[in-house]
Amino acid sequence: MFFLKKIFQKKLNIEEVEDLLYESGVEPKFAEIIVSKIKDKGSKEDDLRKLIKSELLEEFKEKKFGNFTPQTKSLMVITGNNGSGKTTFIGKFIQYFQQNNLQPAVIAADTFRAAAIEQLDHFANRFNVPIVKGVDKEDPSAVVYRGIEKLIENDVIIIDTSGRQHNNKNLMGELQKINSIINKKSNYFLEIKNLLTIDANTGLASKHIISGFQEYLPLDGIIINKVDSNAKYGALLSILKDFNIPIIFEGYGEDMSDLRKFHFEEYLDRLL
Ligand SMILES: Nc1nc2c(ncn2[C@@H]2O[C@H](COP(=O)(O)OP(=O)(O)OP(=O)(O)O)[C@@H](O)[C@H]2O)c(=O)[nH]1
Ligand SMILES: [Mg+2]
Repeated sequence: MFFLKKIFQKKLNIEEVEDLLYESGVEPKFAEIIVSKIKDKGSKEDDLRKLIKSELLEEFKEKKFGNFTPQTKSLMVITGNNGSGKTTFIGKFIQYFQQNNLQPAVIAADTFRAAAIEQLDHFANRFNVPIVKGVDKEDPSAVVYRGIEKLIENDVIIIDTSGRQHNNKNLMGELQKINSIINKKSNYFLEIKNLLTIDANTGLASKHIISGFQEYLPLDGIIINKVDSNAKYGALLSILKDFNIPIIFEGYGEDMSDLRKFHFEEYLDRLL
């Protein structure tokens, strides 16, 4: 259960709720705006949850929330910080495509750690999907090139990349190189998506990660992982507000079934 939810059950006053919004990861200036709007309306504390929800629905009503539609001839590149849940998400994503009657294949382009290739290999075996693997320390863009050539007959190709920090110029340059290889092959695909995984525990710092990655490659979607284990769920509001990149999935556990599409109102119901 999320932090805010627990507290709402105790029926606090508006000032206490404002503090809790901060603690749940809601950006201070944003929490202030919401709370002052509610104060202006002179509401009673019993209705607080409902009022905050309706203020947020109003605040975000112009926002277009991206919906992910699985389709054949697509390529998905999964990027993100170290340990943000890329490879686990790929396991879940394989299963998601299979459930939508599409045949996915994977490219293990994380050649930085041998264990990473094994981890993806494990998912490929478990779901019985083709895999092209890099060898230890191989140039990841060479693996991507080879992988696309080999796997092109599959409906969807999913690429796993090494974890990297957005301020590491060398590693970010490597990602750009992968991206340019993909662009050269773009006529094979109907859809190419660069997806960024974020660990929900990162809270508001995730904004720096998103802008950092965006400097190097166009981002088409965000996946928030580990929402089961964090008290900073409120930070997603700022991600939605400050970027025009849809949050498309949430990972909420280590099991392969722990993936759901992001839905704004359901998100608010979980947060509040
Ligand atoms: N609780 C929880 N744990 C998760 C979730 N997603 C991933 N994990 C765990 O987080 C850890 C890192 O996940 P990985 O999928 O290996 O992350 P990664 O981004 O591929 O890591 P690197 O390749 O090392 O950068 C593992 O222990 C996962 O089991 C999630 O949604 N909830
Ligand atoms: Mg990984």
